Amino acid sequence: MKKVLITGAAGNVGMRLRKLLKGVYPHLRASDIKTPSDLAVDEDFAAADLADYAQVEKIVAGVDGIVHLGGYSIEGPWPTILNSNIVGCYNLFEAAYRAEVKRVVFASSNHAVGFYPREKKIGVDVTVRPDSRYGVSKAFGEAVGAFYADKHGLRVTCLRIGNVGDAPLDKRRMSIWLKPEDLVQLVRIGLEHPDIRFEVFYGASDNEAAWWDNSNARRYGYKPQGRAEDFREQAMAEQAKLPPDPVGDRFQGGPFCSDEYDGNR
Ligand code: 15L
Repeated sequence: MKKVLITGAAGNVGMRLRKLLKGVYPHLRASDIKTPSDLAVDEDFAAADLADYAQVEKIVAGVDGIVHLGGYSIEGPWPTILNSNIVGCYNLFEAAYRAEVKRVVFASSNHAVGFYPREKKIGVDVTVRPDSRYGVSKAFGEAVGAFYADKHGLRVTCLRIGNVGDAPLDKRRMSIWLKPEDLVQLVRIGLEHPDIRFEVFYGASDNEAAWWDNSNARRYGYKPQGRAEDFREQAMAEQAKLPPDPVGDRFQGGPFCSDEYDGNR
């Protein structure tokens, strides 16, 4: 991997990854619809709207691998999800294939499977159970990735990311927290491991309260260093400030499940 493109480079995860991947690959290109507030003078940045295929073609040109974080990263109205995460994601994979990009790491989300109950431990082979239009778009992205891998030989890794941050934010995040350095490990497996064709991994650290069986990632050498348990006290103190959420507290996707919920009709 000589030249790697990061889409969604201005977002929270993109900003962290740009810094952590600096020097790992000889050339990092960053892209986003808006210029990152922390852009350094020595960074290669190209603005692009992923919903516009011609713009996507330009940013993928000459690239060996892509970390696709771009799109709308929370629940939103359908027109927004449609443009950013459905059209945008399709454009990214199609342009990558046409430009002979070798690998794509796709930032999927825990919200693709958010309606699994918390007491159920799930692996990567479960049926998707999205908890939001956003979650539906992430399930779509995984399907598009599988399609380009199986039909066209693009090497694709989908990361069902939990919550990336310096520490778990509350009780739910104690189960799904992902330390940024552990995300780097997963991204590097996706971009470099010789055996990758199409894989799904959970983007989670070594959390004692995990809801996910991440043995597939471990098979590829993933050794997470973060442990949510080390932050239990502060996470539970934050949890105590939150109102009870009778629906969200039952399911893995939390508030994404209770938002707009009327499933008991
Ligand atoms: C996500 O997929 C979102 O991008 C992020 O903003 C968080 O909401 C995260 O999930 C989460 O579940 O905590």
